[in-house]
Amino acid sequence: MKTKIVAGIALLGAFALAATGCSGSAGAGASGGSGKMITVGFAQTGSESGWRSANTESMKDAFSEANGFKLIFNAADNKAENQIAAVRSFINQGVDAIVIAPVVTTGWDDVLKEAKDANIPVILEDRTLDSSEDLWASWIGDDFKKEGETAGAWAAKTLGATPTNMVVLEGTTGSAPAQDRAAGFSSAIAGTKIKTLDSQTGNFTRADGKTVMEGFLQKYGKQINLLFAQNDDMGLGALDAIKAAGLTPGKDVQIVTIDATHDGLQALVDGQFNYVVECNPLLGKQVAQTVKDVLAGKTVEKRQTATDQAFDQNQAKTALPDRKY
Ligand code: GZL
Repeated sequence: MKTKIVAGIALLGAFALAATGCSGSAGAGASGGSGKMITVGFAQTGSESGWRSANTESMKDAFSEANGFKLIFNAADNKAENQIAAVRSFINQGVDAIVIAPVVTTGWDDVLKEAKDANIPVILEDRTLDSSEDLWASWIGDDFKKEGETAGAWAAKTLGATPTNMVVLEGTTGSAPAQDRAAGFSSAIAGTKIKTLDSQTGNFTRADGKTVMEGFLQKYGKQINLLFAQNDDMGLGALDAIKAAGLTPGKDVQIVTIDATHDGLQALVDGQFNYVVECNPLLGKQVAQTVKDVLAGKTVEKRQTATDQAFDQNQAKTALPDRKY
């Protein structure tokens, strides 16, 4: 199944993700210039959030047969061991390339070395990992630290001058977005009067976001002034808990989240969220183009970062009708 594709015609064009999607083209028809289908194993995290659904759809759209790909898709139920097993399976099947959205940053060295030994290029999409750069060809995704800084800058500007008690719903423990968003947010609120009462993972899911917020409310009650949810889904889950405690989200408890999914922006328009930072999931086209370029022997950028924006309520009202996810 391994397809050796001689370098094709040079493909020109910079990579810039527009605010609402990716630019660049996966190139229809023949795959990488050889006409043979490219077999790609894609190890996705799972289906934990609205963002993930949009990312998976974007990837499946781009890695279509019409675009010259045979896609072998695996969703790992957010378990690193499942994802590593999937990558090992792709290697054993002799795929042409492997794409990974790593659930967590650690534990990847061995299987990536096996892929390298099998001469199968690995492209990372969405999340990053800690292994040596020579074990992966390119990463396409969003700047999580900047997302955290943007969310923190809003909190600092809006609430930083008065004593403010904050709770944090963290993403998946050990994941790059959870680590980097936390780092960015805390750097942005340094020196303000925002105090973190508690911080706990909600695993990027609505269900766990609700459960953890219920615990925060039982423990701190009306002391809580601010919730930083590291993705929309945990924030949406927390809304039920906040209302059940007799508090008004967006007023008694102000809420800042990251992703900017349709439901997240709707909550912002409805006044239940106060600020939402985008993390663009529409990465498929650029990932597919990068796979073709790598297999064609072209030099590709090691890091290809998407462009993200941020929304207050008025900006969300304007943007919502045209959103693609
Ligand atoms: C971020 C992505 C995160 C989203 C969550 O790029 O990895 O995982 O913020 C998703 O919604 O579950």
